[in-house]
Amino acid sequence: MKFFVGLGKEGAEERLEQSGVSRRDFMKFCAAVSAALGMGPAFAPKVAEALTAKRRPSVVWLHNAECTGCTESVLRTVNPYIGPLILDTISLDYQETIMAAAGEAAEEALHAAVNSPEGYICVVEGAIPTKDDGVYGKVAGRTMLDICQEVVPKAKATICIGNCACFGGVQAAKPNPTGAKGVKDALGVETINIAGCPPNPFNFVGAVVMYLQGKKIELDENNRPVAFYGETVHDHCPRLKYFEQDLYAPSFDSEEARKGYCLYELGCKGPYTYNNCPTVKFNQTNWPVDAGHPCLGCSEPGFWDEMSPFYEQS
Ligand code: FSX
Ligand code: SF4
Ligand code: F3S
Repeated sequence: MKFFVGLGKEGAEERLEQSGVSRRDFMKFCAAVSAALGMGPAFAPKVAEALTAKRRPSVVWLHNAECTGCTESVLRTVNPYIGPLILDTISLDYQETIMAAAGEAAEEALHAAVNSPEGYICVVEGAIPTKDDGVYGKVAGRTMLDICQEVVPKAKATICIGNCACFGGVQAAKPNPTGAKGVKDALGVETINIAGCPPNPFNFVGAVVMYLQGKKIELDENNRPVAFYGETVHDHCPRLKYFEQDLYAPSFDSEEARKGYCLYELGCKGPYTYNNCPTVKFNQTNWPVDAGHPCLGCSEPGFWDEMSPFYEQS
């Protein structure tokens, strides 16, 4: 079953062009994904090859307790629009936010994808409420816990998109009344964690590319791909030169802040937050610290409680 327009032609490039992605834009995008993967421009054709392979993997994308910012960040990415690109690369057979089907038709789509002999990749967005048998989060009359228990363990691979699915996120903040947990914790399964609140969509696409290439994805102790989460935000921060000279902005409206001094005294968690924001940037344009805001540590386990208070030096 297909939910998206513009998927009629067989060739991947034609499909992309129909969706408004030119070959030039596509190759630019592949070069950016290569860079996010820590590879040079020579790797871009390999990325293109993986993304335009004839057999498109079936993907079931589950939503749990979250704000849907992860889906939004994928859909709102421009130059080129990742939305059409990723939707054309994978066969997104179930995604509650953007699928046209509703009600029973949607449930049938989920059932068909999960029981297909070809198998599927599961993308999970959001934490799973586990308290009182998961009664605090339901879709179509079933608890999110029940749906995830059925769908996730049978998947060929599970990619958690966002801090909530990886580690519980804001839902798991004290007092965590719904017993919200990340997927690995709630179900005891291994996951590929694309952390961040929201994560950079390039890290998500990069993980999909590595999976499509059949590469072993090296993960850190929090199941995050080392390619994207191997270094701290601080390691590549343009304000590092000020940190090293002990030059800190004392307030957001200070002259020092205007000069670009380090935001550590304003609560920046960059020194112990693993993510590639300074090098990959959002929409290849900007990221929190360059926009004058401290890093909140959104890609770490324990974000929210362990990273707050956000605006105090820790
Ligand atoms: Fe969580 Fe994603 Fe933060 Fe929101 O859905 S990682 S609250 S940006 O969107 O799950
Ligand atoms: Fe490190 Fe944050 Fe200062 Fe950048 S602003 S140098 S990440 S402490
Ligand atoms: Fe998150 Fe810090 Fe990057 S708050 S988006 S990891 S700069």
